[in-house]
Amino acid sequence: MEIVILAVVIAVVVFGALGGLVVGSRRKKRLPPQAPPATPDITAPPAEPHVGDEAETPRDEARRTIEEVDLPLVETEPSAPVVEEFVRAPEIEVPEPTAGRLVRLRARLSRSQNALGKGLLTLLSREHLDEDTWEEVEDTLLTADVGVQPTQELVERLRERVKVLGTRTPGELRGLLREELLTLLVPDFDRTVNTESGLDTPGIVMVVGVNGTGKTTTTGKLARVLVADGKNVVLGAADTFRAAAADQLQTWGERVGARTVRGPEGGDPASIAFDAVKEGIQEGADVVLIDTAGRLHTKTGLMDELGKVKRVVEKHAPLDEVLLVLDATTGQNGLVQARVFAEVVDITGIVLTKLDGTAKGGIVIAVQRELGVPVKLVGLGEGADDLAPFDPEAFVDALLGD
Ligand SMILES: Nc1nc2c(ncn2[C@@H]2O[C@H](COP(=O)(O)OP(=O)(O)O)[C@@H](O)[C@H]2O)c(=O)[nH]1
Ligand SMILES: [Mg+2]
Repeated sequence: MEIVILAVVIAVVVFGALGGLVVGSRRKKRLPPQAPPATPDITAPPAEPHVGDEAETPRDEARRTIEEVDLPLVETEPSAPVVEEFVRAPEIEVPEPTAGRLVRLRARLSRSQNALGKGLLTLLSREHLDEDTWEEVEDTLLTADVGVQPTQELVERLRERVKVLGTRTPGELRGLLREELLTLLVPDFDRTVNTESGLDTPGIVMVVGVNGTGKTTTTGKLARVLVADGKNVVLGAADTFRAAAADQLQTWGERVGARTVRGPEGGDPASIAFDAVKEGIQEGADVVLIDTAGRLHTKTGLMDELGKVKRVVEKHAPLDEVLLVLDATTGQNGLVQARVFAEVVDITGIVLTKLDGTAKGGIVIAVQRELGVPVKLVGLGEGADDLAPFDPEAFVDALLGD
């Protein structure tokens, strides 16, 4: 009897439960189809530009004018003159503000540089820091073009400091590495680009470096920065070796309304530089930027040419800044070039271009060490505003990631 009652109870419970399930599932089925979430998935990483994106859409791609666009055929009024006026108006671009540029471009920097920081952090977090590991640390630094002397110094400092660390948490290691890398970058260098003369003449900046390093591009980008800061800029196209060089500079200038002083192809670079400064003075310009040729055929040839440009310009006023442009992707070769140029002219600042395309950011450390001159600007792409003031802290943070 008890068994029967128990069976009945069990049956009721089981059926009830099943019924509930069925009802539950029916209820579920009857629910209206789920609407898509109202807000997009915010955990998705933001879309970022990739290295080389700019390369796909050339900066100098011909702009389509209104005339080239198929206009809808309107048979009635001849409104053509109005359109023409539009086309003729020069299109002056408004450059991006310079503040915070390195932070904005940081993603681009860390994409190429992360390997160094991450590699070092991984090595230092190993349980046993034996000789082999330290050698790997050294190799990582050398591969990133930090240079032999700075690498040895850094490894020595790290060995000492890691020894006295009790725990070696990732946070501690990161902090330690950050401090030591920062020391190597000489954070207290004055990195101001001197564009003010202090006299009543314009500030004079000369840009030098081997062909293809990015001199003209940098001059153009710098002109934009200065124009954005409200300065009146005159450009001097003292690379007379190729006519295209002056055209290239002039195009950059036209984009922001800066005039380019140029001469005939094969003309005397010094006399163009002289004229550019003379016209800058006459116009009451704030800054004159002089782009030069970088043929490194012979050192004496280079010395003659750059030396003469400098001497001739200084008949007007002293140069306020001589920027050496180096291509970060050329590594040790860049250092050799740096040495040659430093013998020819007094370099006051270094511009390291194409940092977006190399994992060898250690060259910043090496080249400053080599010349005893600060890296003042870095190029992080071919885009018009991809030039940033060099900021050691932001740079190290990009190396080490967050
Ligand atoms: N990815 C990248 N390309 C750059 C950068 N700076 C310059 N370039 C490119 O390097 C090439 C040579 O530049 P150019 O200014 O003509 O060099 P110059 O011969 O020294 O005047 C051009 O294609 C530039 O667009 C940079 O920071 N990043
Ligand atoms: Mg050039």
